[in-house]
Parts: sequence; C-alpha cells; structure tokens
Amino acid sequence: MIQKNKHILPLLLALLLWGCAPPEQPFGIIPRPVQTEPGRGSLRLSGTLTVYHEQAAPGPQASLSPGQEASLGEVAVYLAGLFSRTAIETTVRPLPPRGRSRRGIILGLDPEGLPEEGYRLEIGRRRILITGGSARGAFYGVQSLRQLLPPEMEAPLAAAPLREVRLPRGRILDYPAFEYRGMHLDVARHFFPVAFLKKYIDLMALHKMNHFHWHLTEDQGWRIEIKGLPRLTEVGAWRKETLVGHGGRPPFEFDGIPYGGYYTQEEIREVVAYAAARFVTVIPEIEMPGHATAALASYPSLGCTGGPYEVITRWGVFPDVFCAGKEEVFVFLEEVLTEVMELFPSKRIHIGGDECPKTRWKECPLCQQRIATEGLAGEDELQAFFIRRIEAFLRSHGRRIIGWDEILEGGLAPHATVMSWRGTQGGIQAAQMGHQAIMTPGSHCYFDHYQADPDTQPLAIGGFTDLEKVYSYHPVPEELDGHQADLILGAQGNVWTEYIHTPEHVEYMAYPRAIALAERVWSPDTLRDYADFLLRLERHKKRLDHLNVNYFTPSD
Ligand code: TNX
Repeated sequence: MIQKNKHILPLLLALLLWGCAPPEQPFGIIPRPVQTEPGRGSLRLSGTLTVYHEQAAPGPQASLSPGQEASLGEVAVYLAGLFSRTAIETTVRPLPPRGRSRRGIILGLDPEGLPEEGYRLEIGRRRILITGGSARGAFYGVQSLRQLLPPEMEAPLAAAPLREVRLPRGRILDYPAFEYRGMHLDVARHFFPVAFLKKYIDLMALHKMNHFHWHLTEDQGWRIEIKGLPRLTEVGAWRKETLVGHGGRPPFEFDGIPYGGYYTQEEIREVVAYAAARFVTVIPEIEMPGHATAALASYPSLGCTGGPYEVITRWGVFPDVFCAGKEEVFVFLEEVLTEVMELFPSKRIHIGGDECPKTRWKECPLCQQRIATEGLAGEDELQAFFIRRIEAFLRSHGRRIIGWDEILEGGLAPHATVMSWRGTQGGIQAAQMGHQAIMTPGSHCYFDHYQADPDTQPLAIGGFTDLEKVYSYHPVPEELDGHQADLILGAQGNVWTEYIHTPEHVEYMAYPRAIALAERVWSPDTLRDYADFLLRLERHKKRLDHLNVNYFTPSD
C-alpha cells in the first residue's frame, strides 16, 4: 500500500497541476501567433552564430532612402544586432545554394506560400529557419524570435553579457488579421524629441504594429519645417505659454513659460528611414481646414478675418480656420503638401478634417461667394469642397487621403479613407459607401483617456478605457460583412497630448494598452483570450523593463 502511494501521489499531483495549468500559452509571444507547435527540448546558441539570408548582401550604405523597404539582408543585420549585448559573435552572410541545412539562423522567402506579412519560424535541433512572405514577413518572424530570447538581451547596460542563449524548439505559422495596425502621436500639443520617436517606433515594431500616424500640426503648434514657408516654424512652432490644469472651462490659469519646437526636414527624413527599416510606414497629418491657428498666426492672410492670430495656449476647438474662399489658401496648402510628399513616401497622407467650426465661414464674404459659385448647399458642403480639392491634388501626385470621420459630412471625397473616431459610425458609413476605413473609436482606442480610477492617476482629458476594454475591441463592426468588412483596414491607438508633457508619460498612457490593441489587430479573433493575454503580458513586462518602458501597472 505504502509502496503504491509513493508512485500514485506524484502522479496525482502532476495531474492536478496539469488541470490547473494556465491556458496553453505556447511560447508566450504577443501578439499571439496564429499557429504554434511547441517541440521538445531547446536549441542552444553560443560562441559564434551565422545569420544567413537568401538574397544579395546589403550595400555599403546602411540607411534607407525614403520609399525603399528594408531587404532581407537588412533584416538579417537587424537580427544579428539583437545579439550585440551578448558574448555570442554574429556574422551575416548570403545563403549559399542548397545551404538550408546549415547551422545558425536562416532567413528565407516564400512569397507564394505565405501572406506578404506572414512568416514561418522553425526552431530545430541545429538551426533556426525564418521564412517570410516578404522581407516584411521575415522581420515579423524576427520579432517573434526576439520575444523568445532572454529579456536581458534588450538591456542597454547588461551587467555581464550572456555567454549562451537557449531557445524552445518548435514551429510557428503566423500572419496578421489586419493590414493597418497603427499608433498615433500628437507632437503638437506637446513636443517630443526624435530619440523618443525612435523608441516609440521600436516598441511598435516589437508588437508588429506597422503604421505611425504623426500628428504634426495644430492650433497650439506647427511642428514640421516647410522650406518655402519659413514663418510656419519661426512663428507657428512657438506659443507664449501653456494652460495649467484641466481646460474644461474658465477661469484658465497659464504657466507663463514660452513653449515650442519643430522637426527639421533632416530629422523627419531620419525618422521616416528609421521607421522604414522596421517596416513602419509613417503617415503625416497636416490638419485642415480646422485646428490650424498656428498656421494662421504665421500667415494671417490665410484666415477669413486676416487676423492677427496667436498660437493657441489652451485646449479645445477654435473658431479661426483656413478660409475656404481664398485661392491663396489652396496655393499655400499645395506648397506645404508638395514638401510633405517629398519627405513622406507613404501612399496615404492624413489631412485632418475634424472639428472645423463654420462660424467664420458663415460671416466671410469670400466663403459665401464660393458657396454660391460652386452651387454648394451650405458650410458643410463647403468643407467637403475643401477636402475634395485637396484630395484631387494629392491624387494627381499618386497619393490617397485619410481624414477624420467629419470628412463624411457634406459628401465624401472620392478614394478617401475615413478614420472613424467619434465611435464606429463613421467607419460603418464609409464602408457602406465602398470606402476604406481605419477604426480609432474614442471608446476603445483613445489612450489619452484614464486607464484606472482618476483619483489614483495623473490628470488626463477624461474618459475611461482600461486594458480589458481595449482588448475586447474588434475592429470590424457587427453591421458589416463580406466586402464591406474587408474595407476595414484595421485599427489605431491615439495618443493626444494636451495633458501629456513628457516621453515617460506618453509611455505610461500608451503601454500596455497599445499591446492589447496590437494583439487585436494581428491575432485572429478566434484566439481572443484576455486571461491568456494577461499571463503573457506579465512575462513580457520583464522585456519592457529592460527596454526602460514606463508602462502603467494597475497598482500605480
Ligand atoms: C478630439 S480625435 C480631437 C483632438 C483632441 C482629442 C482629445 C480628433 C480627430 N480630434 O483634437 O486632441 O479629441 O481626446
């Protein structure tokens, strides 16, 4: 009897533990891969490691010119770079013919067998094989592999470099559910340095996000150098002071401290190239016709009244907007957009279109004249006319526009993509009209909202969107199916910065909510499992710690 128990007890215990084991979390990768097949044992890497890639070696010039996507060779160099803080020495080489059985890491391509952004990752006994539908897909395979490597490898200052690394054996097949997986950052209400933008982009890439929406112009500041229009940054990039506390209603209190900054064209090229090397497309936003006071302060004749105007020092929606009756406004915007197109190779350019009060237009003889000569029904149609003209200009240069959902009012410009922010209705309407849409509803995707009890949190704009709510979001509204559902390109997290002054605070608001969204836009809905996500996130936090990310934790 006693003898028997000896064997049965551990067995029972094992069964019990197995029963209570957390839901299967193969490899712990975030976003969760489509298919995983864990193997037995591990692969040990030590000493020297060769990263092979099918394709020619990268040229001597390390940085990418705009519009050019990184090659497989460049992905191999990026991968080798992940080992730079270990004692493992890496070499990058083109794969010799019939060399697929070599030891090391092999990057290959299978454009026929995989979606463009998809990949297969196989960790075998002797080698690691990453096959992408394209270099982009291979890059995502590398990001998954990165998450299997020890988090200490991310640390800027590793105490003692690791001499060896063990990886769990197995296979992964993975590809995204949505083609647009975005994060936005408002650099106009508060300005953030290039070094931080690079970190922001790096974090996006780690979670397989692929669009950075760079909100560059606002009432409170113009942040992009336009060579032909120097006053935009001489005047428009600076405000005399900033509101203190919440801007809901007067009396307002100001800090009396001048504030501003802008990105030179050289810096913008640097950010765009940095993002391209991580397969992140940068979408610039130039706001029009509203949220444009900083531009009007620089060139007052662009407004209906002719000014004078001042760069705004508090938050909200302001009445002075670009005049829709003056030809010079379109000449100005075409000049701005021509320089913008030279800097940003993205197919889509965001032209804002949100929150444009019609107060000035109603009283402006030139706007009223435009309404008459164009046979427009009123100010809403005048806004639609404005957007349509800009859309036609950009389309004649091979670009498409994205606009906030207000661009639906008064008639949608042809080929416009709608960014649905006032709920999901704008996205639904756009898709029903045969237009593409990107979902960023305030209810689930606004990371400037509170994520915990406001009494425990730094001042925020309002709202309440916790991690679970973000994770519950599915970008395709129930109202749509078939072809209309396919027009929903994906979703984006927005970080408006009225109440966010520092990079650390941006991270606090964006993380981990951005990770929850990343999983919802990458992983199939059938794999949605919040409990499993939380378990993986807990482990993933070690990596974020080594990356020095100031993410929010519920106890804060
Ligand atoms: C609305 S979202 C705005 C922004 C504000 C944001 C604050 C959108 C198109 N317009 O100007 O910063 O709310 O949450």
